[in-house]
Amino acid sequence: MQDLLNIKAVRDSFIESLNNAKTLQELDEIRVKFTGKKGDLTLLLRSLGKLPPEERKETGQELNKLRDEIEYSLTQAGKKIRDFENEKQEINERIDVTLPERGRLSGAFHPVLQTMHEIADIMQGLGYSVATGPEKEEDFYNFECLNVPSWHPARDMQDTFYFADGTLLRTHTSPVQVRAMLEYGAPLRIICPGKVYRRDNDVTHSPMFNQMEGLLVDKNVSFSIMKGTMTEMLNAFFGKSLKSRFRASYFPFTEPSMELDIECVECSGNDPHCRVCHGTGWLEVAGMGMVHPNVIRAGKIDPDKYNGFAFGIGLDRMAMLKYGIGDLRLLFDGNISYFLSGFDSKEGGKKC
Ligand code: 2NL
Repeated sequence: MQDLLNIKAVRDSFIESLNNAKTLQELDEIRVKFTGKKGDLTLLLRSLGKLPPEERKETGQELNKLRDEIEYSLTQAGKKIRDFENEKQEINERIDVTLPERGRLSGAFHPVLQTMHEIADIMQGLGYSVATGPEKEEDFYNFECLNVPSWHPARDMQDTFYFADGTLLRTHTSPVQVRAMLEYGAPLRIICPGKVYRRDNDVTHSPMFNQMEGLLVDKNVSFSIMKGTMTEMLNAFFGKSLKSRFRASYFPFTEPSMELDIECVECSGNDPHCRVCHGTGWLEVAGMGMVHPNVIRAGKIDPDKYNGFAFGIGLDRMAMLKYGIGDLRLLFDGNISYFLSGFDSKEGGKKC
């Protein structure tokens, strides 16, 4: 009888411990406390032999029942705790696919490179190929072949970066066009985008800037082909039909030479205080002309059979006009926040 009471006490104690257990570790401690080597149940089982033989059978059966119950309960409780832990983890790690994205910074082309691509695309549509060449040039390709006279100020140390060996940083991309004439001959349709260098550094001039020149050489190239090509290119670039005017000009490498003005893309001539055209209503955007026979000849093409036209435009200025960038220096410093956040409305900026 005494032993059966003990069994009940052990069982009650087990049930209470089990009800309080919250972790797998606590369950393990309970398992040791009751069924370990010196566990409460183990001790009771060991003491079976000391009972009078007539009590052993019944007590033994009771103890076995309790052992089965303890093992079963512990297994069940373990399962419950593991299920609960798994569910907790699942809830913690659950991903809400309906949440809006956090947003991310995306890369973008520099506005000048973007502009270069846009104009190149337009010109490729008109059958022109892109040609490139060295930025460190020889006097021969940069000046001599281009009919630039020895007295011309561009040849001065004041205006051109020279190396000690007499080579120079190209002052325009024209030398690429000379090289192309020498390599491919006529007919030829090319554009030459790239960096050019001049000894200039103020608010509206950088010692390095980006230019795109174009050259068409063929038979019977007319002045109107040049005018049509230039207006087509600029209308496509700015995305609208702009008023334009050609003014007589002078370049050593073309004859006759012209400069092209377009209507102000900011105010169309309606704002006497416009920060872009300064109230003139016009913007100078390109220089061009019929290629001088001396330059055709320097390209080893017969000027009696072929003629052509050439143009030059400043890509930095084009980018500023199209994207509303008010200060040239913004194109050359490393601070990209101006371009990431959109342009300052005070400066009349537009997003690239
Ligand atoms: C300007 C003026 C110009 C050219 C560039 C050229 C090239 C060859 C032959 C003849 Cl190979 N001409 N280039 C012609 C006229 C003007 O650029 O104001 N650029 C920003």
